[in-house]
Amino acid sequence: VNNPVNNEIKLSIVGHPNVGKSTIFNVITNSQRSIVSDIPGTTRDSIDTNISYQNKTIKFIDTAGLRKRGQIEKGIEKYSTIRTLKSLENSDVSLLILSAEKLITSQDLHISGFIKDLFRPCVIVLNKIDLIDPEILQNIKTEIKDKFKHIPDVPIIFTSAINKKNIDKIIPIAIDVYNNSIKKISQKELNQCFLDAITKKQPDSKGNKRPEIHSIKQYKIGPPGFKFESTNYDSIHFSYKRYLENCIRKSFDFSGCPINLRFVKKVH
Ligand SMILES: Nc1nc2c(ncn2[C@@H]2O[C@H](COP(=O)(O)OP(=O)(O)O)[C@@H](O)[C@H]2O)c(=O)[nH]1
Ligand SMILES: [Mg+2]
Repeated sequence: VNNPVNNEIKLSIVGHPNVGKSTIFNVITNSQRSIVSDIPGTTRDSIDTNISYQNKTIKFIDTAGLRKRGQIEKGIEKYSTIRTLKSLENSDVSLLILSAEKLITSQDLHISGFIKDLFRPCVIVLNKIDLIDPEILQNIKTEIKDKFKHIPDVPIIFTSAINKKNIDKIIPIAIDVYNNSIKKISQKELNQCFLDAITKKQPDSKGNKRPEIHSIKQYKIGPPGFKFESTNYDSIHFSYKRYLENCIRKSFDFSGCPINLRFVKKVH
């Protein structure tokens, strides 16, 4: 994570039981162009699975549970918070699988909370669309967007794993999100975006403590973070921070990526 090695992208597949994680994983890894290899993962009982896609290695993190088949294994395969957290932590991009049949359960909310807290770049896969009326897809999309406000432009892919519908879109979109997450914006472009933003709208004053933001720097990638040097940065309102984030997102494609904004004291 945070350190691209050999064009390798680590993906985790998360979601509560029965949404279709194993089916999706099988369709992806059984497709013609992929070469599959299993390698011991980072924890004692985990297996990672590599596929090659174009010139990249896609490493699915902790796929032991996804490969398990049969009744006995199904019985003991439990939803494990710790396991989910571990694979999220070890991945560059998470695929959050939801089922269109049973939308946004409390477990989905937990998992999306982890994704948020861990600042994971993310792709949402809404599976089992064969079970619902296509007319309600738009409503579902709105509902998901509402739950993922911290990533305003998170990609949502509608799939039917049993019909193999749209499964081939998952990896290319995950790669796009990964590329967004390691994108480094030039200082020149960043300055331009920042100047436009503060020219259009200044932060509100709190009494006589008027915040003034002097500069912007991208201080990290994977996922991206931006640092603003400011005076009276304590009094910059949340809504202004969100405004700045939106300006950044409008200028540069960070879809699927959380963005970290830090406001620091201006050094003279
Ligand atoms: N109707 C429908 N059923 C699906 C789809 N994907 C998976 N399933 C079924 O949902 C059940 C759970 O799938 P599985 O991949 O084991 O889910 P997991 O627990 O998330 O790994 C199985 O009976 C699958 O055949 C889909 O797109 N549509
Ligand atoms: Mg499974």
